[in-house]
Amino acid sequence: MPKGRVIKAYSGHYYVSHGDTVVDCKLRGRLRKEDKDVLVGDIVSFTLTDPQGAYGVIEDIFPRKTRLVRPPVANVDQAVIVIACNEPEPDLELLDRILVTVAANSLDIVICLNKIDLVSRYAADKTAKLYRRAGYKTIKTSARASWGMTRLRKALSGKLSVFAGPSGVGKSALLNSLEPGLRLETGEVSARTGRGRHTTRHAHLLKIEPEGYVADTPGFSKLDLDGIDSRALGYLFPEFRIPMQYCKFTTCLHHKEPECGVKKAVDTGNIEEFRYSHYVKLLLEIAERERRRGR
Ligand SMILES: Nc1nc2c(ncn2[C@@H]2O[C@H](COP(=O)(O)OP(=O)(O)O)[C@@H](O)[C@H]2O)c(=O)[nH]1
Ligand SMILES: [Mg+2]
Ligand SMILES: [Zn+2]
Repeated sequence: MPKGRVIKAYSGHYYVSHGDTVVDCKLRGRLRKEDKDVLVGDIVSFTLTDPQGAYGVIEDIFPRKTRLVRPPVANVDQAVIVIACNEPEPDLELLDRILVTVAANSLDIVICLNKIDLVSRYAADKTAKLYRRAGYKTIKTSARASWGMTRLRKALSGKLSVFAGPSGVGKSALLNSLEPGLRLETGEVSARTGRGRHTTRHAHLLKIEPEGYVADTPGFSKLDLDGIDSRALGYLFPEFRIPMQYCKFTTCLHHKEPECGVKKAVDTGNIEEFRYSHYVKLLLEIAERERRRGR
């Protein structure tokens, strides 16, 4: 039985991407009765109901690995976090906050440093190196000049990704540069709502050749740290993981505790001070929430 990925769901129609085609499927009555919901991103098996192969019926839904709430997409593998070198000025505190939120969702991470055409090579390399050294996969791009697109395409291949990052950094422009046929709107942020004019409620998936899928709606716009425990936060900073093995106390939060491996690594320059200070800021925010909830 053929297998495919649901890329769009709309009033009882499920559009299943299979090879180079998209099959318009309904749900087998048995699945409807079991009240199985099908999400964009789900892997399904289906049978064709017409000789041209345009229509079909979904017979089974494969177990979901993950389920993202915003946008509502199943089986997301990766987040591509886009920031701009300029226009808007990079906000590394916001970046670190997004990085932590994404890592808490156990997704793979790619940092895409876009608009490198607007700054010197030195400036772009400097930011990229800071994050590479911290353990992140980092790609420098210019959607405008079409630089770095081969590497970005490769990073998307074989995965289902969600783009994240502040408004105006070039998320839509990057996807247009990869697949000009998409014609996503760029640069149009409505002053009233602060969102793009054509923000859809139903997420769907865009195919990025050869084997990549990307949700058409960016994720991680709501950056509360609700699900994150203060003791877990350190693990979400990849460059803390080795130094924290040298903390004297296994319960060390790397803040006020003596003989802390993380703080030593900050002193020797193995951990960047700005990353550590963002860590402390997030830690205090989480600790305050935990205190209010009385634990
Ligand atoms: N100079 C330059 N401008 C870019 C680049 N990528 C996007 N832009 C511009 O930045 C603005 C916002 O881009 P958009 O894709 O809408 O950002 P989004 O809000 O993240 O989707 C648009 O005016 C784009 O033309 C780039 O690599 N270089
Ligand atoms: Mg956009
Ligand atoms: Zn410590």
